Formats: sequence, structure tokens, C-alpha cells
Amino acid sequence: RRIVVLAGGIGGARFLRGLRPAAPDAEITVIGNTGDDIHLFGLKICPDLDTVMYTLGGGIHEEQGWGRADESFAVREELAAYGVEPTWFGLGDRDIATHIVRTQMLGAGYPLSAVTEALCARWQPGVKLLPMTDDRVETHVVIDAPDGGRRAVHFQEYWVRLRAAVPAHGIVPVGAETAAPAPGVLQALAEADVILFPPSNPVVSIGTILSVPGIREAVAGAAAPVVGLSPLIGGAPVRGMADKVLAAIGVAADTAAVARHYGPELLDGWLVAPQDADAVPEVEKAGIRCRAVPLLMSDRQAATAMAGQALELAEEVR
Ligand code: GDP
Ligand code: FO1
Ligand code: CA
Repeated sequence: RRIVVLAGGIGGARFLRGLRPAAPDAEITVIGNTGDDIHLFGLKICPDLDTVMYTLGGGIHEEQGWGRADESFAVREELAAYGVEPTWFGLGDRDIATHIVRTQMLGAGYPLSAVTEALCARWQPGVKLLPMTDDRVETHVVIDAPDGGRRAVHFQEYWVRLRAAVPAHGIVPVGAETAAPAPGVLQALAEADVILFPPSNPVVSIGTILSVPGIREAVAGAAAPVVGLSPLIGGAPVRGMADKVLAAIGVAADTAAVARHYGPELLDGWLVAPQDADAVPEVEKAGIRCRAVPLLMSDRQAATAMAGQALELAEEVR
């Protein structure tokens, strides 16, 4: 069985860690978000690809959800001592090695997809991890400028430096319009038996992946059933600030609104948390099969149970 998952960082990675044992014989292909990518200190950083790779490869900082376990920050301290900006993005020493390898390979002419495969040769994530595109796409967020106008900042500046605490008026995947899906992406979607949207951010993770020309069409046109899991429980994100970026695109922070935002063109099934059971009829009225099941990934077992429920719903809507 071939399963394709569109994944952001933490929500995608923890779900995938549950999916592997839930479908032990399946071939899992992950289409990863690269809109969060940023160039800093001459290095190319791909937070969401790394979060998936480290989480599935056993190198993740468990509590934090991103970055490496057993991390140290000597390089960060040295950069700060030189007064080098920005100081708001924390790169750990172990993590930096990944960015050096990546940047070096990209400089030698390898596409990001080949670089990601090379990095995964070490981490053995047990899935085929594909970036959504080999082209440069950077999510920018439109915020108020001091002069009363508006300006766009890189997603990481909005998310990490500003903690999503300023009003966001729009989300723009810069470069997406001329980007092409990475090798293998469209083929994986066409040949999939099941397509899953993990509880990743619907705007800046899954929304960004879908903004690459051809990917939305491939999901909508795929023969496989498409099932999503809600990242919102009781009208709030389980972690992070997804409500802020939903507001920026005019979608209410409520699970039925997110399901309707994807729409029946993309989604055949949607899982909501038991707390949101009253959203089930509303989602079904929109033409999307909906079930209420526990959606808290408190541990691996919980994530595996969620993955099992998603595969069951996919079977039902097939
Ligand atoms: P990011 O790139 O690191 O922000 O990660 P993703 O985009 O993959 O996922 C972020 C989303 O995961 C957030 O909106 C959270 O609400 C959601 N999330 C995190 N943990 C859980 C969980 O245990 N259950 C559910 N349902 N959603 C979760
Ligand atoms: N998130 C933070 O809140 N602060 C950081 O300093 C930070 C550094 C960082 C370095 C590498 C990496 O892969 C991820 C990092 N993140 C950091 C997480 C990342 O900004 C976000 O979780 C995602 O991009 C949001 O989707
Ligand atoms: Ca992300």
C-alpha cells in the first residue's frame, strides 16, 4: 500500500511517527513544506524537512519538537559576541552541521531533493522524504509598517521574532507561482492508495505545499481517498499559533471552517476531536465524511491510534 502525506514540522512529524507502526508494510512518501526555509549566516535552513527527518530518525529534541537532542549553542554565542544579526533565530551546534552539509551540496549544484535524500541516508526516517519543490519558495507575512503602511516579513521573523503577536493581513508564498513540484511528487500523488493531511498548519504548512502549481490539482484529481486530521481542538491550535495565520486568510479558528477551507474538492474525510463532535454534521453537510476521535498526540501510541483512524476513514470513503 502506498501512502502519501503532506507534512509541515511538528504536527506532521509526530503524526508520521504514529503512521509508521500503524501501516508497517506501507510505502510512505512525505511531501514536506519548504516555505519556512530561510538563509541565515550563509546557511540554508529547512526547518520542516529537518523536523520530520530528526523526529523519524530519533534525533529530535523531544520537548521542544524542533532542533536536535543534546544540543549546545557555542556557535550562537560566538556569533552574538561578534554582534552578528539576527540573534532571534537559535541555531544549535549539532543542527548547524546539517545546514553546512545541505548548503555545501546545494552550492555544488545538487537539487534540494537530492540533498534531502543524502541527509536522510544518515537518519533513515523510514519514509521517502521529498521537498514540495526544488525551487526557492519563502512564505512571507504581511504586517503593519511603522509608517502606517504595510510590509512583508519572512515567516520566521513573524513566527519566531514577533511570536505571531502582531496583526497579520496576508500570507504570501513568495516564488510559489513559478515553482515546480520536486521530482517524484506528482507521481507519488497519482500512484497513492491513500493521501493524508496530518494535523499540520493548514495555512503555512499544508497551504504552502498546495500553493505549488500542480500539487493542489494532483491531490484533487488523485484516485486515492484524501483524509485530513484537525490541528485545532476546541477552536484552538494544540500548539503554535495557527489561529493567527488562519485569521490572516479569513478562516475562522474552528475545525469545521478549516475542513470547509480545504473543501470537498480536496478532502474526502476529516477527523475532529471528541470536543468538536458538534462540528461533524456541519462538515458532512459540506460533502466531507467526518468522525470524532481522540486527536491528542500525547505519546507515540496516541499518534498510532490516530493514524489507524485516518486509514480506517480512508477505507470507508474509498
Ligand atoms: P510546524 O511546522 O512545526 O508548525 O508543524 P506542523 O505545521 O506540521 O503542525 C503544526 C500544527 O500541529 C499546529 O497547528 C498544532 O495545533 C498541531 N498539533 C500539534 N500537536 C498536535 C496534537 O497532538 N494533536 C493535534 N490534533 N494537532 C496537533
Ligand atoms: N523556533 C523558535 O521558536 N525559535 C528558534 O530560535 C527556532 C530555531 C530553529 C532552528 C532550526 C529549526 O529547524 C527550527 C527552528 N525553530 C525555532 C522552529 C521553527 O521556526 C518553527 O517551528 C517552524 O518553522 C514553524 O513552522
Ligand atoms: Ca513549519
